Amino acid sequence: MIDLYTAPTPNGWKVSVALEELALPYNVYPVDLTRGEQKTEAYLGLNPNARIPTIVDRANGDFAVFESGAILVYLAEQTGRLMPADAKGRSLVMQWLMFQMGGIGPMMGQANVFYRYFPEKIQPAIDRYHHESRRLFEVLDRRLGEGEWLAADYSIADIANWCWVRTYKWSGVSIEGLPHLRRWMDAMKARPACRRGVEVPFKVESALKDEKAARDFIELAQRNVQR
Ligand SMILES: N[C@@H](CCC(=O)N[C@@H](CS)C(=O)NCC(=O)O)C(=O)O
Repeated sequence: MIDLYTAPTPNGWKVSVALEELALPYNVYPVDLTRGEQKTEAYLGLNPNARIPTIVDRANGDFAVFESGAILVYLAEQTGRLMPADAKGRSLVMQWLMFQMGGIGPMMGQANVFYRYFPEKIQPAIDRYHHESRRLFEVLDRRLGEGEWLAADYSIADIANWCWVRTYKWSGVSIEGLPHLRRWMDAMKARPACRRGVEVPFKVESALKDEKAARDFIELAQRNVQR
């Protein structure tokens, strides 16, 4: 049994989607980021970075894993699924997983900060993160023009990238003119496990459709970016 500490954000969804795909039983512990629950001493004992997600593997001596990419690799290795074991196949998955961890996630995250949350509108910073996110989307599009999935088969790399890319409207990054990316996003959304995973720890309306949720979220994010 896995304990999952999470919140309704892209990094959290990566893990709940993977757990759903693997059909592993798990307990969900929602972490209320608005109340700073990620900064309590108890939580820091599991995740020294004070962020979600975190898992604790009860079946493996209560082993705690933080960093969403490391959690995905751990789950794939424990189950022997969503990542091949041979060196080249594994490397291909790791390449596209690291592409998300070091590129898509940080760039879209910073686009959100400067486009949505920062009190001052600093246009060069907004442009920088919008352009870089769009460039990374084009890299994904080209790759997905060569095959159905990012690596040889459906893998944790697809899960990691999709959980971020699906929030492109909130980041203000266009997917216009990227047909392969669109096809892949539709294929991901058609997977029942993906649809269930993005409703963990609870279903949230897109902040773009729910003004109050958007205001609350922006207020929290503004407090965070100022610290
Ligand atoms: N590199 C980390 C990033 C985790 C992260 O930034 N999580 C955000 C939610 S998506 C968070 O916990 N934010 C709370 C805060 O900033 O205090 C990972 O991939 O696990």
